[in-house]
Amino acid sequence: MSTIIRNGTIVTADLTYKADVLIENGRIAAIGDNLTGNTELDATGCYVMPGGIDPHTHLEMPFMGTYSTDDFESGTRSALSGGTTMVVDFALPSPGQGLLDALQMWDNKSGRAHCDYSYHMAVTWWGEQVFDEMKAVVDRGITSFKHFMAYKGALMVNDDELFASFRRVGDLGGIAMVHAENGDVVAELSARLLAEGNTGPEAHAYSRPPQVEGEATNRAIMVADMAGVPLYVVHVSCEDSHEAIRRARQQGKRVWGEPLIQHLTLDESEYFNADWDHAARRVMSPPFRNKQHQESLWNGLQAGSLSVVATDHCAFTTEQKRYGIGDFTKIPNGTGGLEDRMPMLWTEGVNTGRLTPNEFVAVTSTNIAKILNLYPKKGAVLVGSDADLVVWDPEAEKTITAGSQQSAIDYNVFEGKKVKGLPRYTITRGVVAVTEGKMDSREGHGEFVAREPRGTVNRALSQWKELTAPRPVERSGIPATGV
Ligand code: DUC
Ligand code: ZN
Ligand code: ZN
Ligand code: ZN
Repeated sequence: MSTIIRNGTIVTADLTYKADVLIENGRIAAIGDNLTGNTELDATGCYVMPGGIDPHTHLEMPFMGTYSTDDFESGTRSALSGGTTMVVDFALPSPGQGLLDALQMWDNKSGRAHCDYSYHMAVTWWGEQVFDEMKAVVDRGITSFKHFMAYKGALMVNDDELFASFRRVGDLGGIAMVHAENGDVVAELSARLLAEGNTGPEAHAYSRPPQVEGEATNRAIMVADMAGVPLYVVHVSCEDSHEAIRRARQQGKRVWGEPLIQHLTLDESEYFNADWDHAARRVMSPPFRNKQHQESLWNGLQAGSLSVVATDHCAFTTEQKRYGIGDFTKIPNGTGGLEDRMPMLWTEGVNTGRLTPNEFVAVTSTNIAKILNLYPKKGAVLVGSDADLVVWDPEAEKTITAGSQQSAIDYNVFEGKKVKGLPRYTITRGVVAVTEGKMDSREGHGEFVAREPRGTVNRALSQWKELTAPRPVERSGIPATGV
């Protein structure tokens, strides 16, 4: 069984050229002219690109007293519908729960996936068991470890735990990830706002100003530097954290920043002059920011100081959001976006001239494939790569609406947005899952993708380590020993 993608223009992170693509056994078997196969897909007028990779999803995650509503079934179906062919979800142990135990829970859920997936492991508490199991987790092909610097009293780890875990991740050759917000300050501001009678969803934004993110991002970067571990900062929403990442990268540190499509295209006005439901549906952490912060994120994608556009897809129904009526701290944090990330980024990024099509591929697929050591199995159009592809029609248009989405929730934060640029076909390991919006994907088709450790250290630290290698100290009058 073979498939030809005919008459398209291949667009990768660094090349644009006309060629046909032959798919056999779920992989790209040949790229060129005059290829033949059993079935043909017409890509006339379209770009043939690596399928999107969304490295930040929370599917069926126990969180804030409930579970996020999109699971591996509806979540990965949403992904494919929008041109994303792989997701990386966070396996999340509750504090005190073993990592392998949490992994088992995630394995029990992910069997329903329509597209390939991997996991990051969250470190939500610290102890000997966590230290020990981290090695087993890496041996299972999970090499990225996420830490929450917020959600005090729940998922948050303190600096001593952060440092210990970062060192362990570094020693195992993995990468550390952070949700960077100062959880102590957020808790303090939230309590004050509530005490002053600010109970509505807009108070969520006031409780998490850009400074809490900038401070935590900078702290995480410094701790990662001292621990010698590469660092990936999720959901960078503002100039304050972008600035810290920019500086770190300029200093030669291995630090990456990930803005979300939501923060790039929606702003804080969504919380103000809006009814309760509208605002609460958009409560996520970090919250939406003002236009200047948004501009900073776009600039970062253009300049390369920010590397990846993700979604943090964590979808709750209106009914779930209403758990927080009377107390904004009880509104489940999270928004959807899996289905809309690629069309929204194309519309707001490529159609506006802010990003080239090649840059679009880089930030939706190839960069994260390299960071997570998935490349060139994923994130590439190369002979031997998985045939995870999207045939992208830059002229196709639609208006986003909850009524026709794959997601299981009852609204869409992008409701009413007109997008231009949509998948004509989405192909997951050689199987056509979407044809012009029509779903033909299969539950359970998705496979777990194991990853090898990158084994890279944070370069600035490797220099620092040499400078501070244990050596006898000569103090005045006291001869050093052991020289
Ligand atoms: N932020 C959210 O909005 N939801 C899930 C977790 C997170 O960090
Ligand atoms: Zn987060
Ligand atoms: Zn600001
Ligand atoms: Zn998240």
